[in-house]
Formats: sequence, C-alpha cells, structure tokens
Amino acid sequence: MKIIITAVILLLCTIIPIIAIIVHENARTSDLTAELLARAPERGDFWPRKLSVPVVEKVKLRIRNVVTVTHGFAIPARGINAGEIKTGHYAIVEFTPEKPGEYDFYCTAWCSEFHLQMRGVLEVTAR
Ligand SMILES: [Cu+2]
Repeated sequence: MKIIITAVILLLCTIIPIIAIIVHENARTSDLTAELLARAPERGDFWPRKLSVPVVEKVKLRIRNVVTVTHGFAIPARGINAGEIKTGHYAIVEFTPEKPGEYDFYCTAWCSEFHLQMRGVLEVTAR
C-alpha cells in the first residue's frame, strides 16, 4: 500500500506541473495576432518577412527563435525593442498601431555575417 501511495504522489508531482505549464502557455498566447520565426538570413530569415495588420487594433506578436544563435527584434518606428531572444526562446510584443503605414522590423543581435539583412516589414492597413 505504501508503494502505491508513493507512486501516486510521484505521478501527481510530475503531471501537475506539466499541466500547469501547458495551461499557462495557452492562456498567455491564445490571443496572438501572428507568430514570427527568427532564423539567421542564411537559414531563412524572419518568416514571414511581411506582416499585415489593421490599424487601431491591438497587435500581439510572438517572435520565436528556432535556430542555434541569439536573435533580437525591434520595430524602431513604434519604439518596440524585444531585446535578445535566446535559442529556443520567444518574446512577445504588444502594441496598437494608430496610423496606417509600413514599419520596418529587424534583428538587433549580431547573429551571422548576414545579420544586417535580417529584417522585414509590418504593414498597417487602413480600415
Ligand atoms: Cu541578427
């Protein structure tokens, strides 16, 4: 009987944290506008390289680093800088664009010899 109780407690100690992490991550990212993959330019660059969002609607982007070097993400015209995004990690940026236009985004961490090419465009469209 003691072995069964110990096994159940160990099982619960393993499963409950995993379920809590999954529920937390789902709640945190359920309202994403889009996800950007960050890869060094020779491995595919940002994907997608162009995003289109409507004006005056909240934008929530997840930038996921899927390669083995650190990347960064910034939209200078919007005053957004997510800082460094380490391998396997992601950053979330949220903002509400007030006027239509095209805003450049780019990597802010020196990730390869082609780092300066790692950029894209956020298009904010009129309603
Ligand atoms: Cu870079």
